[in-house]
Amino acid sequence: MTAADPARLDEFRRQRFGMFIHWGVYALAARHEWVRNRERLSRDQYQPYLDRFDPDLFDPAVWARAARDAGMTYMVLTTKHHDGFCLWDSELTDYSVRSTPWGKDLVGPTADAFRREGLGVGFYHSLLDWQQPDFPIDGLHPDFERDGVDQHGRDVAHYAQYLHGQVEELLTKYAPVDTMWFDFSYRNWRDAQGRPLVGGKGAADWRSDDLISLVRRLAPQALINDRLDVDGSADFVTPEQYQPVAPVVIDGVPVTWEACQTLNGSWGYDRDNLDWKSPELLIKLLVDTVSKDGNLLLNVGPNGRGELEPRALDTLAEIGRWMRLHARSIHGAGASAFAPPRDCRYTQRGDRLYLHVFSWPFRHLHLPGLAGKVRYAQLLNDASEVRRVSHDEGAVTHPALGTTPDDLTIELPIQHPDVAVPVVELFL
Ligand code: H79
Repeated sequence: MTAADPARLDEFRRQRFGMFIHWGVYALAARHEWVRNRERLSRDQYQPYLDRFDPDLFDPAVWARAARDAGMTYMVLTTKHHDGFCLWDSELTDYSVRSTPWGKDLVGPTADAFRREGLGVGFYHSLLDWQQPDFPIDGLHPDFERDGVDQHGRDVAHYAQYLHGQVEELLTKYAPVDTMWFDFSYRNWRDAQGRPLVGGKGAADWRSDDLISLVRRLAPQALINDRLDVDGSADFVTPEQYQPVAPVVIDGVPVTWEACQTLNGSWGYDRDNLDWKSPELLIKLLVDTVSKDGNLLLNVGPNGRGELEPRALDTLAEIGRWMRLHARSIHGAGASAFAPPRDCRYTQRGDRLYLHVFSWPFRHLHLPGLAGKVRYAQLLNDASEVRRVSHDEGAVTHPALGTTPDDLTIELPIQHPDVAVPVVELFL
C-alpha cells in the first residue's frame, strides 16, 4: 500500500483546524442528514427536497471568509452523502444538482472560493448510497424494513464501479484535491439489539485497494482517511464526536488524527436543534485536540438557501476573535513532552511552550519540571510579562504548599484576561 506524500502529511499536521461542510437536499428537511434513514422515507417521499432545492443565497465566498477569520486553514465538503445526492453535475447520475431547480454545480464554486482565501480543499464522499439501484439494501438502508433483503438483482460490483467513477470525476474536475474523506465501512457491525447487522459492507464491497490506488494515481498529494476498511492504509484516523484521552496510538505507533465535531450535534442543517456548544467549549476542544497532536475538523451545515445560520456565524466569529490573538499556539503546534498542571493544556512549537489555562487559578500556577527552563513568560493576548517566582522566594513555593524544587511558579493577574481561554507563552 503506497503511503501519502510526507510533505503533505506534515502540512496537514500543521494546519490543525479545518471546516467540515455538510450540505445536501437534507438541508430542506432541516432535521439531520440521516433523515431519510431515521424516518424511513422512501425515495418518493424524499423527492420533494430535490424538487425544491434552490439555494438562491449561495455565496461560498462568505463561508470561506468565515472559515479563514475563524483561523481555519482547510475545508472538507460533502460531495455526496449517504442519500446519494451529488452536489456536482456528475456524468454518472442524474441524482444531483442537475435535477433540482438550482440546476448547476456547487462543488466547483465552493472549492474555488476556499482556494481564493488560501484554504486547502478536501472532499467528503459517502461510501453508502441509498439511491443507487445497485447498492444492496442492508440494515442501515432506509428501505430495509419495507423491502427486506430482497436485492432485486442489485450488484455491489456495479456499485463499486460507479463509486470509483465518481471519485475519478471529482479528482480530475476539481484538482488539486488535498484530502479524500470516505464515509464509512460497517462490515462487522451489530444492530441496536446486538445482532449482526444485515448486509454490512467493507473493503471487498468498495474495492478499497483499487480505490486507494486510484486516488494515489490521480491526486498524489491527497490524504486518505481511515474508513475504507483496509488495515494500515490510512493517512489519518477520524474519531467522530469523540475526544481521545491522549495522542492516538495504534499498535504502539503514534498516528496522525483528525477529530470531527459538530456545532450542535447534527452535521446537516437541523433547524430545531438546541444542543449548541459554546464558543468557549469549542476553543477548548481545539486546544485539547492540538495538545494531543491532532487536528480539529469543525462542522457547519448550510441551510436550504445556501446560508450559514446566524448562530453558526456568530460562533465562528467568536472563535476567530480568540484565534486572532492565539493562532500561534495552534497552527504548527503540537503535543509537548511536559506534563501540564491541573485544568491546563500545553501545546508546543519548537522552543515555545503554550500554557492554556482552562480554569483560572488564584494568583499562582506551579509548572512541574520547568524550574530553570523558562527564559521569559508572557500572556499571549497582550504580550504582558508573567513573572516567574523562584523556589527560594519564600512562602509561595514552600514544600508544605505542595510544590517541589522542580516546579516553576508563575504569578498570574487576579483578573481573568478578557479572552475565552488565556494562554501563557513560555520561552524555553
Ligand atoms: O457525515 C456525518 C454522519 O452523517 C456520518 N459521519 C459524519 C461525518 C455518520 N454518522 N453516523 N455514522 C456515520 C455511523 C453510523 C451510526 C449509526 Fe445510527 C448508529 C447507524 C445506526 C446506528 C445514528 C444513529 C445513525 C442512525 C442512528
